[in-house]
Amino acid sequence: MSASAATSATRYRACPLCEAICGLEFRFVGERLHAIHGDPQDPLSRGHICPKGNAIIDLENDPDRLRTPMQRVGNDWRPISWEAAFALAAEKLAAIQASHGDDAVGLYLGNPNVHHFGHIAYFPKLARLLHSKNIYSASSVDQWPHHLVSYLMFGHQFLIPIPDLDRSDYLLMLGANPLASNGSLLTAPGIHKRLKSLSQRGRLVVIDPRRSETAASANEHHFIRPGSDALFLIALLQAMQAECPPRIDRYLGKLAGFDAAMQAIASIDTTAVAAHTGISAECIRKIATDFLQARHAVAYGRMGVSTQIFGSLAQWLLQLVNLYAGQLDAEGGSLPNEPAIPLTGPGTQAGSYGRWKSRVRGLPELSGELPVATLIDEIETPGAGQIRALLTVAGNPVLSTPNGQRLDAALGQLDFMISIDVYINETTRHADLILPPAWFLSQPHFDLIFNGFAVRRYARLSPPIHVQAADECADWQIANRLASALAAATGREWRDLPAPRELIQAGLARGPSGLTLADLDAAPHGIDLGPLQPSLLRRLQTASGNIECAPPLMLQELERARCCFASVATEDPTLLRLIGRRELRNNNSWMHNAARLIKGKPRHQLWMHPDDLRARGLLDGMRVQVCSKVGKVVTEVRADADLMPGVVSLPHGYGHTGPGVRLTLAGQLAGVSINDLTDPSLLDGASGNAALNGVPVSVAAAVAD
Ligand SMILES: Nc1nc2c(c(=O)[nH]1)N[C@H]1C(S)=C(S)[C@@H](COP(=O)(O)OP(=O)(O)OC[C@H]3O[C@@H](n4cnc5c(=O)[nH]c(N)nc54)[C@H](O)[C@@H]3O)O[C@H]1N2
Ligand SMILES: Nc1nc2c(c(=O)[nH]1)N[C@H]1C(S)=C(S)[C@@H](COP(=O)(O)OP(=O)(O)OC[C@H]3O[C@@H](n4cnc5c(=O)[nH]c(N)nc54)[C@H](O)[C@@H]3O)O[C@H]1N2
Ligand code: SF4
Ligand SMILES: [Mo]
Repeated sequence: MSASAATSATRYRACPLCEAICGLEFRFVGERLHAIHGDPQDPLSRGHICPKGNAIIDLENDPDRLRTPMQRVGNDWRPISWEAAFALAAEKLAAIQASHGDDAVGLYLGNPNVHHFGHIAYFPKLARLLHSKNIYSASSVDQWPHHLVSYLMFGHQFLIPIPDLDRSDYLLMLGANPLASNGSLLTAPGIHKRLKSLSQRGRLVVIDPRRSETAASANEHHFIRPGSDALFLIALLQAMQAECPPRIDRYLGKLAGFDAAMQAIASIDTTAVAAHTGISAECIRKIATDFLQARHAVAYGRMGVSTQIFGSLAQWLLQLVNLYAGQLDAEGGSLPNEPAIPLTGPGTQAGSYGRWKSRVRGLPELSGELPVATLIDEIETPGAGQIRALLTVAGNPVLSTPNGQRLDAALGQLDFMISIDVYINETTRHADLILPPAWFLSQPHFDLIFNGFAVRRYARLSPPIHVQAADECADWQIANRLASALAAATGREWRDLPAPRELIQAGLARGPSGLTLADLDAAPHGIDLGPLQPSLLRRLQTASGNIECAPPLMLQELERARCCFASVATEDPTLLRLIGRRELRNNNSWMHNAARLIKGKPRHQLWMHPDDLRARGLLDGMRVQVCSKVGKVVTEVRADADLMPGVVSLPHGYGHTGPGVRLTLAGQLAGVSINDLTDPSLLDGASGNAALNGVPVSVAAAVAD
């Protein structure tokens, strides 16, 4: 049939590529996906789309994307039937657990898990079936401090307050660059427009070691030295204390430990704040005054703040800033969403901390997982409990976790590895079996996670817009079939989870919205359920029923900060601090195979302030070697006056060059992995989240090998 004779159709679905969950309009000619646009009728995203949304066409047509299960044979791959693949997987995993104990099988869940209903609603149950302590995920190179602080203060890891962006008139933003990332733990599609309108009616203040795209568009930007946000926030709270009494009337009867927290914070010596942070005490006082004067103000910190050695401390201090100003759980301030399928309340996992420790480094468990920064140790170190087999699900830890090069070598030592993934990349190239789920457009989707972090209450059910082929296996079917094969091989009990629509129906019935599946089916563009409403106080799940303002773990971290920030250490002047960056046209480590995203000027370089280049006798465009305690990379340097002097930046998710990687376009892209430099020993002290930002490095002209 010619294209002109083919019927055209428009189908609607949410984008699963980032937290903005934009509604998209998919135009088909016959069964061929022809064009993708933003869905103007989606009440939350209102027609927004970014270049990644368009790149779904490239992914759909990508010849490198796997369509059938693959088994490794030496250095080559051959297709294997689903039946045989599940049997082999179960036999190997069961045998390894029988000989070496349950912990000998490890699991790593990567970022796309949270973006697909067929992953997030199914694989956690498979994880529990493994009976292993070696469960890891991308959360511990990302947002663990948020979960820990919400668990300690509010009693639930998902009771996370969100900036009420559309109604705030003062936003203090630390360590986030939503103009590139589209927002994180803040689902606000088209966030550039929302921020623009906020900065016109009020004030957007960005604290970042780089004049990022977001910082450049803000009313105010202050450079901060990487890793010093906690001290900045302590000084900010002290300035608030000096300015006015706390505005805590709305929380009375629901606050525990508030005075203790404030006294502890007041007792920290912040005279060296300017030397540590690069921000003067006077400037901090001005921010405190402006914040307290604004009618609706909110402080928010993301990736840049979570991934540092005082990440949890900083997230706790941010909650206290909002609380002190009376903006926690207040309209226009910081308040949790209450999604149609609940993330909190009865039947959900409130969280846990320290129930066990990692075998080699003694790092505490958080909500059933261990910090992924110690995955390497658990694979490399012999002894009872050593990981001998690994299952990765939608993750690429070789590029996304600290000391990727060493992990790469460790994966090569495993007895057995399975990857549930759609590419043969830097991580999955080590697998013995790769199981690719059916293309996501053939599956229904309801966003379990990001409705819970959205700036409005919203619900949307995305129907499949392609037909799943008979020989394909959906993500949720893979979870069920792998689990039932493993259960049979180990003699454990397993009951398959029902298909997605049934689970969604049951989830809605537990929620507060009153919506049914029929309501969602009848609203293909999504349903707006109104603005955020104060709900935190009635939803607290702490044992006391109060907001726990002074968790002992946070007071301990405060003591650690007191010592660390007491004096200004004399640092080696040749060292620079390495930070990461994102850009609109990439998605962590895995979308560089999309032609329309990688075109244009190169974006992989090490960015460095011109003064720092001069001090080292380097020139813009030169090849340089960057060395950290754990590794060395060679790349090009680019002069960039938008960086704070003393700070250098590399994007993450580059370096697609390992032998056997099957990424035709990505493999041709220049660039190295920042995580060949990041150090697994640098962690957030409380949670164990990797401290990916602020890594000390030296930079010099590359010497020919
Ligand atoms: N230095 C530094 N490191 C970082 C960061 C940083 O800012 N700086 N950011 C961190 C953050 S925030 C995160 S979330 C992590 C991400 O870390 P990971 O989750 O480990 O990495 P991703 O790059 O998201 O890899 C996604 C994987 O899922 C596969 N995939 C894509 N779609 C699907 C699907 O539908 N189903 C399945 N089964 N597989 C799929 C891809 O092929 C790829 O292998 O990286 C972290 N690492
Ligand atoms: N286009 C695109 N969008 C994405 C992704 C992507 O890879 N590409 N990834 C998605 C994922 S998984 C996530 S988690 C989100 C993350 O989204 P964001 O949290 O917005 O993360 P980044 O864009 O990395 O911005 C982090 C900012 O922190 C700054 N920073 C670094 N160190 C410090 C520090 O010590 N203190 C302070 N105050 N700032 C610091 C950096 O300069 C940077 O501007 O983005 C999501 N969206
Ligand atoms: S901002 Fe882009 S990647 Fe994110 S959901 Fe929207 S279209 Fe998809
Ligand atoms: Mo992330």
